Amino acid sequence: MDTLDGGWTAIQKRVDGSVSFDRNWAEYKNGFGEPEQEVWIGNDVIHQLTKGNSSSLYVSITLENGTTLYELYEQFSVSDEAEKYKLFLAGNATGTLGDRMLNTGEAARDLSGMPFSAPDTDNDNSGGSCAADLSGGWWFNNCHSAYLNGPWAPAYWGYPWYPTVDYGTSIRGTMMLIKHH
Ligand SMILES: [Ca+2]
Repeated sequence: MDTLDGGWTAIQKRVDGSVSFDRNWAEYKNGFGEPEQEVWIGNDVIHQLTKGNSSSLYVSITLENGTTLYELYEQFSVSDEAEKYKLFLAGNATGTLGDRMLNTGEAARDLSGMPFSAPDTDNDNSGGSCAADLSGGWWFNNCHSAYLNGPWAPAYWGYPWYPTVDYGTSIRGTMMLIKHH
């Protein structure tokens, strides 16, 4: 997938590390950043856009050499705050990243079905707090094999999409896009 057709909405975008993703529950709820730059659109908005399970999720990671790897999930939704913005993924997963969110082969790393956690709100399955330890919000299990909201640095990003994009891989950008089907 070199180019995307129309109708996609960015729920997450990172291009240069100018926006910190080390944010609390309320900030992930309401969103932060700038739509044309770096952004988390907000968990309430993601819920509104995806309720009904009729959206696809496209995730991409662009490496420093310009290569863009992606994974397309056929069904994606996020529940409301009362259900802690639980992640739902289903259907086919296709792409060059490989599925590291839905069926990873390790139950403790599968993220579908997990509530959202933020550094101030631990809803994960680890004894500690993945979000506090890893400085960002996400649907952590114990903890993850795919995590796009971690601390940014030009030459370092710990385990964004293990093992395809491994520990220490330098990244130019990420995107999470959704589209109704
Ligand atoms: Ca925990």
